[in-house]
Amino acid sequence: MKFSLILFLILSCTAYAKSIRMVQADKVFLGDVTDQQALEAYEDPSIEEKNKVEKISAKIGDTIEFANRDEVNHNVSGTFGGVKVFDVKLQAPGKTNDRSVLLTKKGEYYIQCAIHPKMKFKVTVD
Ligand SMILES: [Cu+2]
Repeated sequence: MKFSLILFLILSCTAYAKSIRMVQADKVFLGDVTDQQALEAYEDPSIEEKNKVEKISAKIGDTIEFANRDEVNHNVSGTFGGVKVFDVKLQAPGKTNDRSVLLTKKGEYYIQCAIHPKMKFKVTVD
């Protein structure tokens, strides 16, 4: 009985946790755009305008994955309460980070590229 309850809780958490895909293109963070849209963002500013992300909401247990569809390297890291909590390390064009970043705390994460300080967004986790 206890076991089924635990199993149920694990399965429900897994079912509700979402994976958030952030695409780096033209030195901004775009929401869940396709690789084709990321390519077109260079010549079509409306794609960037429509999909540019500066803040998002998430839940504890959600993960974020960073895809570099830009023409230059990026290095995304995140802080929580002023403390660095993850660093994706240098990501070459065409690369997606190997490990998704798990959001484990309730509050605000600030995510930024070390190379391009204007590339940043906030994640509010509740
Ligand atoms: Cu960058």
